[in-house]
Amino acid sequence: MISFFSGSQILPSHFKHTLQMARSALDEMSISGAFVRTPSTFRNFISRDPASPFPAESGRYHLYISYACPWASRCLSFLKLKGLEKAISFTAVKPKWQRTKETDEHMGWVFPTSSEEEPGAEPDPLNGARSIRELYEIASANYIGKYTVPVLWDKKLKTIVNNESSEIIHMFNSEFNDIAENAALDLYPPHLQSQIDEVNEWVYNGINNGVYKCGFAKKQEPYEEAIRNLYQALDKCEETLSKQRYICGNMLTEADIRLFVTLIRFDEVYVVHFKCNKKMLREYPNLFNYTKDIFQIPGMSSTVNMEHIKRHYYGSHPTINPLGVIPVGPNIDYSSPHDRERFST
Ligand SMILES: N[C@@H](CCC(=O)N[C@@H](CS)C(=O)NCC(=O)O)C(=O)O
Repeated sequence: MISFFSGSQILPSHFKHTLQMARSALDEMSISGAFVRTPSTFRNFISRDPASPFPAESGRYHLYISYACPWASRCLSFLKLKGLEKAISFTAVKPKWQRTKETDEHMGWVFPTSSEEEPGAEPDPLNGARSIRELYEIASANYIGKYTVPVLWDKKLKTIVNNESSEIIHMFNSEFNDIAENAALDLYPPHLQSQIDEVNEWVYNGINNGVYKCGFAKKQEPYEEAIRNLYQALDKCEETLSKQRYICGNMLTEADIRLFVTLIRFDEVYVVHFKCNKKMLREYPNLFNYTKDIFQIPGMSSTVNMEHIKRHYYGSHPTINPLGVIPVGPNIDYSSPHDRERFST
């Protein structure tokens, strides 16, 4: 069955306190001034079963991303790590949000008009869309909600399969193994699944989404609460990573990729832009070396475009950085040596 929920059908109870249906992350605010993320909407699953509505076929699916976005970047990381570049094509949008239509004020992800306009970003090769918003409108005429990346697109049915990165990475990990060049890599192995789920839960709340809760808080109290949770979670990671190479033991898993996408943005963006400045990542020896270690896994550095990352955050959130000036530092070299080989894998 092909599933599509209109945003309002799946709102959790805390969302009733938000002022209106969010059209972008800038609106996701509760009355207490805390940032509240809206759930994703398209939740279909690609399956290795050829009889399913969305079977895992080479050349059928396309991933729309922004290099700036940590959620999209985790999907791109799985695509690269699993060796799916030939099977699943992808396109990156321009980093800075712009008007998506002349007829209203919505700001969001747009495509360049040529490959030269913005290195790394490409025009939409499938639908000639001007914006990610247009893709949502092609997929569903009555869509209400945010126009987020990642978008996993079905070229055959001309629709969005799924826009929830935590599900897209599971599909890439397990459903394309007849096609994947690196099918043997299992980042969500059965014997570690409950441990990975448990780590993902506190890493998501404290760190991945935690930095957004710090940055988008509109009042002191929710900001300070988010900061407390963030640094508690980072301290826990530091402690764990002083004893083992990866966050769930001595094997790379999904939980590492999910943690990495936030850590790699931390000192360059979140310390300044989201006021996560109690401690910088580079002050945590284990977390800092761990971030370098993951960055140096073949394929991973190509998922990190720091130019896009900085241009997006500092340029797209006028409530946080109204003039859009981009801080110049710190330009950390994540390809420099690290000490993580000291753990056996
Ligand atoms: N739940 C989604 C979240 C994706 C998300 O929040 N993407 C942001 C970029 S980092 C976005 O596209 N925001 C558009 C907007 O807020 O208008 C996922 O993990 O896939």
